[in-house]
Amino acid sequence: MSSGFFGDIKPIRYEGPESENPLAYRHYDADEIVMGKRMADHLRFAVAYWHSFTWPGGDPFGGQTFERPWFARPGEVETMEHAKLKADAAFEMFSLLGTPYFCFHDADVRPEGTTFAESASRLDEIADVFEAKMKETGVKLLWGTANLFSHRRFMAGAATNPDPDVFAYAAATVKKCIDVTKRLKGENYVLWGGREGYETLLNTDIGRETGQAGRFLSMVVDYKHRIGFKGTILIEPKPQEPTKHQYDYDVATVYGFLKRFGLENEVKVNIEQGHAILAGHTFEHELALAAALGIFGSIDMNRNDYQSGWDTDQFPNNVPEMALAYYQVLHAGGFKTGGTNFDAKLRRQSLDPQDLLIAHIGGMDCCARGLKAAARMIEDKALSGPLEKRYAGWKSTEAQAILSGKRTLEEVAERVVREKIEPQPKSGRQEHLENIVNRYV
Ligand code: XUL
Ligand code: CO
Repeated sequence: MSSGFFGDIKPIRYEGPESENPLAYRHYDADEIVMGKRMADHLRFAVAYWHSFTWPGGDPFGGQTFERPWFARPGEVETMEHAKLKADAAFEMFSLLGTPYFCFHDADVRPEGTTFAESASRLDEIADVFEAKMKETGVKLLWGTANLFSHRRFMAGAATNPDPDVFAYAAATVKKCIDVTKRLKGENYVLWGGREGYETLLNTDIGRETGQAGRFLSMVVDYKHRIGFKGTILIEPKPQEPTKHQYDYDVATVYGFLKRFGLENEVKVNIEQGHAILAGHTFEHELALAAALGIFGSIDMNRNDYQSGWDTDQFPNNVPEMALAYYQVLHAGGFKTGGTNFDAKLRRQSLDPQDLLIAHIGGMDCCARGLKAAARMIEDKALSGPLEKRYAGWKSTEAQAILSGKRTLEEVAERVVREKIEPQPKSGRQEHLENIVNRYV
């Protein structure tokens, strides 16, 4: 299937680290076995429809820079014909790259209708197109989601809107998007809190709004079970942008929210590198915490500019950092229904069709290098060995008795006096461990 957009470019192949071909993989070899599993099955790459095919290259100071055959011309209204041309190019790119999955929002794939019903039927029409293309190419859906943030009706939030009619509209939209995700055998359904947050407390009732969000999520989970959708429901944390205060700030905040509504066993998180950075964390911190809390689900792979303070959604290229991220993914047992979604967009001067391929190739190669380094660290117990030693004291009978709740505070205190316990500090050996990591990356 050729849309013609990528010309006569042939499917991208693995050519090894020495290749100078810009349209080849140097490190991502789908069939290479890493820790007993194909690299493709570890990484489970997905292309984000919105950034690659819908975003026009604008910034706050200027509009569209990209010219795509599927964009409406100035003065033209976007039609279903545009949407189908876009789908042709998208599936051509998935096939050229050999990425096994894609992800989309409703608004990425079909033009908005004049009524809810028209928008919904347009989504069904595109789902027909996707279903045929998925069958033909073998490309699968990692997750679907609803765009509850671009249209002006959502300017004050979706589930957390002061107007219950907006809540209802958002609920109807999410129901529709879950239906389509289920129909396309999506493996997850994502809720990123687009404008679930606020600008000023002067017009906001936080208790009420977060309560509404809890009700919304409970309805979503309940619906998922009623229709037998087997995918995982994922919340994607982000601290700020578009609203000043986003309710799903980071993994810890989302966990507290899930606990408040009794949903911690129903919902997991989709963690994005750039969002972790905006929250003042590292990516690996968010991954490790989610794994420790039992809510690790999937990742949005990208990189955020460390100086800008906004969400730059660049393609990833920092292998040492990515190795530490995949270390946490492997340590958590790897992806189950989740995967590596490139929530990343070209820079607005990268105009050529080839730029889209090259960006993904580079991202995939960096992920492959990160994964391989992480796998070697795991296999060699390079970090887990020292870690086990550091906590070894907790294996003792007394320490176990404390942990299992068999000791009171007084009993512990008595033992400190009786046994004359005076703890001696031991080195944390951070530089030593950093040097070990450096051997693998
Ligand atoms: C926004 C973002 C979204 C979600 C899906 O920062 O990451 O694209 O991934 O709505
Ligand atoms: Co994202």
